[in-house]
Amino acid sequence: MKKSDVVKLILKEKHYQAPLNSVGKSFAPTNIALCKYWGKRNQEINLPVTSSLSISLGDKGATAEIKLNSFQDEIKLNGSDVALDSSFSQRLINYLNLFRQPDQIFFSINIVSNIPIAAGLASSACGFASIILALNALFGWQLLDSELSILARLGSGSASRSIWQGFVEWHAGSLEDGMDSYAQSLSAKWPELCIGLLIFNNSEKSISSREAMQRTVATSPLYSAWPDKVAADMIKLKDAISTHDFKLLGETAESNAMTMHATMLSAWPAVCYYMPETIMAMQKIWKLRTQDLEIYFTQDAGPNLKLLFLKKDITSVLNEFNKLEIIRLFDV
Ligand code: 2P0
Repeated sequence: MKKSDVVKLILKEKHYQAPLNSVGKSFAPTNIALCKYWGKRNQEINLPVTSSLSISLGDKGATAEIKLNSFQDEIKLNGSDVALDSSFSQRLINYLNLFRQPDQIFFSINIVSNIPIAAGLASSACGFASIILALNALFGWQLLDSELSILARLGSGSASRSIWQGFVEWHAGSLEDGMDSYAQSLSAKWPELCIGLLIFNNSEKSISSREAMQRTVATSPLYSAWPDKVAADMIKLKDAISTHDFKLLGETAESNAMTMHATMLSAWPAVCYYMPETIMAMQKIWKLRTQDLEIYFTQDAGPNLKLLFLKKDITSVLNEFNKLEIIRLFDV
């Protein structure tokens, strides 16, 4: 199954529809997984081995603005032209190729992001989600949320979850064409819940999460334990979210991230995203918990940590981590 086959299954005759509007513009939030997506059962169309569960970061994300262009594609990032032969543009062009019409239309696209690209903050997630939402607006396709999620997934797996705010579950699905592998909002609110970004390094990572994931599945002897760990954690997280059990949420998210990194450390060559600052912050968090400050962390494919805590503890948490960027997750 190719990406273009999935697009055909979803767009059908809409594929040949002229744009309804002169411009399509849309925002998508980035998301942080509390139960991680780590490993694919299909590399081509980004089908995951397991389900995953995330929380979207409110107004942190990307806005894509897309128009048709006359002679060639034009790609801008935060208003500046990006060379078409760069790896950033090539990945975008490959994605846009899926949606071109037989008469070979070109796109002009500007992506404005307010998060650091490639800092382990899932920039590809909000990038591809904002692009598919903007294309949907430009062409007037009126696709279902599940269809938008599937099409976003073709750009980047975690983009399937960035179609919504709040808590989001991405169902692994079992079909070969992935038509049952899409994300859905859990429609639960938790106004007291806070996330803080503890950024140690904003630069491009040495190994992409895509490659790290592939290497882990192929070589880690611990990877076989991962699907069972995810199945147990998904149940605990949904329970924690529905009962607002913060201890259960924090412990489960932290343990899930540590287990994911254990599978990477046991890959060969090992994948290690830790920086000394990462470990020092973890140890500080563990110590603070013994002093009754309820604070947990999660970590993605990068050295930065995302802290989980409750609104009542904002002042204490900021006293300990004064560079923390606090994200408001829910409108209250
Ligand atoms: C996640 N990550 O669930 C996990 C945890 C990183 C660590 O999803 O190859 O950029 O584009 O499907 O979505 C990052 O992987 O990978 C990711 P592709 P993606 O957030």
